[in-house]
Amino acid sequence: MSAQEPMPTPLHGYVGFDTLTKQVELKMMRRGFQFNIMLVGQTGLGKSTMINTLFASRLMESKGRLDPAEEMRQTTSIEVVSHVVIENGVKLKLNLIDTPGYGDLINNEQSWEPVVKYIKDQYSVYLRKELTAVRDRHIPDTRVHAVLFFINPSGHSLRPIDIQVLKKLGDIANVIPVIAKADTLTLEEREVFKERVRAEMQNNGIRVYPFDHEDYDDEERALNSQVQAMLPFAVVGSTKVYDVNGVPVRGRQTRCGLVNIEDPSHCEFVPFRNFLLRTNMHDLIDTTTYTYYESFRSKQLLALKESSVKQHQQQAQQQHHM
Ligand SMILES: Nc1nc2c(ncn2[C@@H]2O[C@H](COP(=O)(O)OP(=O)(O)OP(=O)(O)O)[C@@H](O)[C@H]2O)c(=O)[nH]1
Ligand SMILES: [Mg+2]
Repeated sequence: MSAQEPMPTPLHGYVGFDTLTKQVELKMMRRGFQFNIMLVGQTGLGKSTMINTLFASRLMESKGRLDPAEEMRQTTSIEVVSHVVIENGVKLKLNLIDTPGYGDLINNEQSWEPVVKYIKDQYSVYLRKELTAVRDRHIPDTRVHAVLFFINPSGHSLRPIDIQVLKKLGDIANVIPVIAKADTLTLEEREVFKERVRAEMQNNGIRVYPFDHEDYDDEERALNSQVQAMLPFAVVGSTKVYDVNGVPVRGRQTRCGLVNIEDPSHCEFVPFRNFLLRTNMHDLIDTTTYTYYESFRSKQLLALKESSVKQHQQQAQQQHHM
């Protein structure tokens, strides 16, 4: 059979199926979208602050020190907070998954394991729901759609533990690396650091989002390589508003003056936000479903099949010996 599409048949009057896109839109608006973001990185790198900055609201408690003498209050276990945010009638249900800062404890060898386990557990929960005989029409989605990986702005290179964790995470979820607190580096230092991190990620075979799918066309590939060349985004977070000549500016006061986080010449917060929320959110969800979950699902189902074949063989052998 040829896969060629038939020629369009002319219509002699208005039929009305051009409303399909509107119908889908209305349905999606009513149902809302689920987007699950996980934050990974050393403690105190501004993870909670970045979420609040991204969504222009107070969604997470920043545990930064109030008094410099006070010890850093760390996020110690995986915590999930859920929020619903609405913009122009579009409802976004957010799960923000905060993970303990790893790599800053003395014994941190396996401190990232719960993070990997959390991601896999969500796939497994989804699969179980999908496989029940009477399944829900709409399975609640707790799968992690984006892992924001915060890199310490050391200006040197990634730590071996970062490389190890990035590798593990990149195999099971969409990882978006960002250089945290980029205001602590000069623009030149930032460029050198970014270049080095990119090289290290490449040399260690770390897969970060976005990556090309086989079915991507030239335009999609070009867009991807534009973003890939920018990674990791050098970001600055702040929920403080300063008055600059009567204009409110979200920024951070540094030794060299005010960093306006929404000025692309100061930092890459805006391209990062646009990428995450305005251009690629849907693709992040799709990639989680069709690449990562799919691979988990097929591995699990194949393993299940193999074990049931083995069981049958064993039973047959036992009967044979009886
Ligand atoms: N210079 C600078 N400081 C920042 C930035 N973002 C956050 N901070 C400050 O860093 C401190 C820690 O911020 P948090 O957002 O609580 O960091 P966290 O990564 O969530 O910390 P844990 O939850 O403990 O792992 C606070 O004092 C913030 O004000 C930034 O972009 N630049
Ligand atoms: Mg935090």
